[in-house]
Amino acid sequence: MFIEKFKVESPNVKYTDSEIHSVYNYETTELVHPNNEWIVKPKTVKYEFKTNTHVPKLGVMLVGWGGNNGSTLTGGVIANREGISWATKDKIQQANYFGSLTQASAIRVGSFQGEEIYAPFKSLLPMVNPDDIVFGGWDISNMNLADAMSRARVFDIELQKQLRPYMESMVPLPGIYDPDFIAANQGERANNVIKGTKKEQIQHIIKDIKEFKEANKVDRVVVLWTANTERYSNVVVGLNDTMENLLASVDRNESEISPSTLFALACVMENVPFINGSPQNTFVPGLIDLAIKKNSLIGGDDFKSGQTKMKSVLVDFLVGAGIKPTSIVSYNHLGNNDGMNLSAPQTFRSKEISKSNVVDDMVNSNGILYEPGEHPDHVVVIKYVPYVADSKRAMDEYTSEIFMGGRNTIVLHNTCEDSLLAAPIILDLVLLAELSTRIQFKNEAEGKFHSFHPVATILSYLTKAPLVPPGTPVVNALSKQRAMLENILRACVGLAPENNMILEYK
Ligand code: NAI
Ligand code: DG6
Repeated sequence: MFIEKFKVESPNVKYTDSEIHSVYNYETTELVHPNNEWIVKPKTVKYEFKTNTHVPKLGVMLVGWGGNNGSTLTGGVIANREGISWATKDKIQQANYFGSLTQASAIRVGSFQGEEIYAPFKSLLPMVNPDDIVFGGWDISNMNLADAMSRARVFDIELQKQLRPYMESMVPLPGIYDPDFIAANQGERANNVIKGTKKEQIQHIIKDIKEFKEANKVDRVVVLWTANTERYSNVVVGLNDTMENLLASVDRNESEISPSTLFALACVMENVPFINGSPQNTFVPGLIDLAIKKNSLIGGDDFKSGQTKMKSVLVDFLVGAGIKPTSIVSYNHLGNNDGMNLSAPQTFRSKEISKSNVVDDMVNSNGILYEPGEHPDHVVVIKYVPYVADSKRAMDEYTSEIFMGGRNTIVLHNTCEDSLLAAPIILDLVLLAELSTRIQFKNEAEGKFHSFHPVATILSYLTKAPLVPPGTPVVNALSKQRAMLENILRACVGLAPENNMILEYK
């Protein structure tokens, strides 16, 4: 049975006009390793969570607003807000938020008279309604969003016609263009650029954010990079390795600071959450250092939309089933501007890195299958094929060793509009980033409530290469990432983690 909402009644949970306060017993383990023996000690740590229930009016500023993802997300939200429907060759299609974890997925809340009861994921805690988001942003192309939507060739034409009047007047602010960081084939697009030194460019972005906030009367802004994939920046001692060195490098107008790092710097300086949806190392060590010192949320990297999402399910399943993946080969071809930009070796390399490191935690988890340091062969290929436009093809071959030396080969072929996968993920990223800034917590050893670590691991489910605080484990397995997010939100309302034991019926 599906219910729309619920309230928790418990001595551990208090709802007031402005917050939800919960006391939560975190069941965990402590490991010790004396005399070559491993001892595991279960322990319970008492936590308190408080969630500010005032949902702000949210502004979302996209870097790369006029791109396929930016125009698809903007049009998709308008279509939902306006209740737009359109005729396809199959049926009358209603706007929806399919593909969004927060808007279109469910959580189990318990059993009632022998039936499992589910509720919307978004009913766990008060979240911004995506229909209420005000969109804005930057692009190095000055094309308005209606024309950008046509250029993207993602939406059905009947939908485009209805969206055009809402989107014609939306024009991106000038972006920071540095041809050294993206493919040379993007040059023709760059007719809308901020001039000046790197320091002036940062100040320009800060001014843009303030003006957007004021003009749209929004309480909070989240900025998300969905612009072109950049090449990796060189990480160099003295240049970008510490906050001080990075800021001094900006003052010296050093060339090795990428546009995405400049946007991120502007946001961190203003305490505006910044999320990187592309694979490059926007978050150089000096930037992470600054974000930690300013306690300003950063999250990334690279949306986990299709092929990698499947990989982080399938490899988890195989390794979890005691089957040994030995070779993973992933081909993609696509014909949108992202594909054109990725046809340059330096930008492809960024994507290759983020698509390749996604099975490490699963492989490392099973020492029966893999020797220390052993890893499946893993190859990623991306080709630009203009004709298929945004309809990306992803082909994967997984070969594994099974019982008694047998071999198993699984082949997947996935065809899908890439931007229709990415847009709901962008939505989840901004909604969850905003929500996480309203949650405070402390454990029994801490005197004061504090926010989550500014490096937002809570967003890991949505990214291919989750950014984590220095020295903490990276989790790529999709089910673990989802459980982490859901269980933290459950803790905020005093609910135990979903343990799937269903002892009531055993
Ligand atoms: P796109 O090429 O259509 O859009 C990118 C936009 O960014 C373009 O309009 C371009 O003019 C603009 N741009 C480039 N540099 C800029 C700068 N410095 N400042 C402001 N604007 C700038 O690409 P698309 O398909 O929208 O993808 C965007 C990003 O998301 C890419 O990096 C892609 O790799 C990444 N991504 C996409 C996924 C998907 O499923 N669509 C999944 C994972 C990541
Ligand atoms: C080529 O693969 C284009 C890329 O931008 C991908 O579409 C994007 O990174 C999505 O990757 P995945 O692995 O999540 O499907």
